[in-house]
Amino acid sequence: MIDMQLVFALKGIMNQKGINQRELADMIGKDETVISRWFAGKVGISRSSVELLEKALGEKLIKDKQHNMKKALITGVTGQDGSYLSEFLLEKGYEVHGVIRRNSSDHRERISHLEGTPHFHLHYGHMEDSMSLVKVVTMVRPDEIYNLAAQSHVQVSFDSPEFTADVDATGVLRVLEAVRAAGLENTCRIYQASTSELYGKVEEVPQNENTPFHPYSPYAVAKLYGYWIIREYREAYNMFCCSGILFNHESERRGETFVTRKITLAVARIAQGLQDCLYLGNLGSLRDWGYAKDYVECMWLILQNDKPEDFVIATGVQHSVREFAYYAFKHVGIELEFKGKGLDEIGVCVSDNRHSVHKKDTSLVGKALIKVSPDFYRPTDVVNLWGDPTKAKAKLGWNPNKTSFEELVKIMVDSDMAKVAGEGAAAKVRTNLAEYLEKGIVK
Ligand code: NAP
Ligand code: F7E
Repeated sequence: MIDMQLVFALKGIMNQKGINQRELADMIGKDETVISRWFAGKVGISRSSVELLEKALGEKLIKDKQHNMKKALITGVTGQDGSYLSEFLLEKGYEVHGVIRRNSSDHRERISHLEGTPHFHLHYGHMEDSMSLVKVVTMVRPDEIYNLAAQSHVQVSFDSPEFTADVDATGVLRVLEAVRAAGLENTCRIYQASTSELYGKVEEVPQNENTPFHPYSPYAVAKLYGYWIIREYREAYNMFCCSGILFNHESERRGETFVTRKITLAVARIAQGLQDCLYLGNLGSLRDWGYAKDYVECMWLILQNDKPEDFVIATGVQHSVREFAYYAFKHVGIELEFKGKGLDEIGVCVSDNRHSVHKKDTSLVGKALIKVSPDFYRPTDVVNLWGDPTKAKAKLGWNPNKTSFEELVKIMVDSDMAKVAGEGAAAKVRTNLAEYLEKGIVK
């Protein structure tokens, strides 16, 4: 019998102690290929080998506690939500398994601080590849799956609609089928990352669980399939699967091309004299923005509910893109006034009280710091999202207003101010180093 628990425990200890496969082989006097075969799940680890390993490593491979640990599998673990959810579940005492994509270059910065910590394990898998999902679900045998992986950018879904459908629609079906193939349909609970984009060309405000859907992008249409296939499997096979209909949630880990992060990064760069102007699309678009760190708790609460149900997760507070930009600039001491309409609208600086460290010789007063570009307009845009979290509050006891809009803006701007300043300092060190090398000052 191949016990992957043992393999995960062994890998965790090796990571912790910084021991590689070859070194481990030397420590226990075995060939490295034996260890490779354990790791690939091709052969089990015998009782005598376990004893040998425990003696060499000075650690118990399976601790009593581990037998009772709940196992969660997260697709999209490298994303904004995946990283916060991993932290949250580890804190709750879960064994967390994340699915990552194989890429030619790694971009795992959101979870790099978790790699190598006990009870956190990564596996390769792709939403387009059912075999990879069957393999990982069968091997991990999770108690809970959080299906967060998606092509999550609405504008990109107009450029890559087929890929978006494959990952965001059929991908959900593949996860459900993987659970059935592993024989876990009666034990494994599944959370599906659904979205307020389902309301699209909205038919009522605010939106709740009973509001009709009207998807308005290839992304939303794909996510609507995900929503319905989850409901179908719940009814057809009695599976515990639920959708969280999440409204926009942001953070300092948000991807840089989503509007909030694009704004906070630009604010930091403009405040530090590294950028002149920020180009945006529809400034009048309205969103219900929450803090991602608060929202992952709700994903977990949905799966701890007595019965499988879908929930709207939102703050119940709405702001425009223009307002987000206004508050972000204000936080660094730059006051904006918006003038004009449509493509001619500009955000002009009317007072410049930046911290002196960032203040350059020239004041920004009178400069247009925001301009509109048609490049960021969408063929069809969702312009009035406003969620009603009453059900989540009442049934899950979730607090939708833990972090206010103003606090969210502040968290994101402060983080980007530090990031940009840090990059500036690092760039200066690199420039100096290049100069020193050229002059032969350092060898
Ligand atoms: P995100 O930062 O864009 O992360 C998406 C994740 O999915 C990344 O880990 C990405 O991996 C992975 N992924 C993409 N395509 C994949 C594929 N073909 N196979 C395997 N993994 C793949 O998104 P997020 O903001 O954390 O959102 C998480 C989920 O919630 C998504 O499903 C999104 O659609 C949904 N959602 C988000 C919001 C929001 O406001 N954030 C609101 C409602 C719903 P790489 O790192 O390799 O790219
Ligand atoms: O756009 C407008 C844009 O790209 C918000 C995803 O997480 O939330 C996200 O989708 C609004 C739109 O997010 C720019 O037209 C103006 O009306 O930040 P966004 P999104 O499209 O709401 C939902 C809930 C998800 O499920 C998605 O996965 O802002 N906007 N100017 C702009 N948007 C962008 N990106 N860039 C601009 O320059």
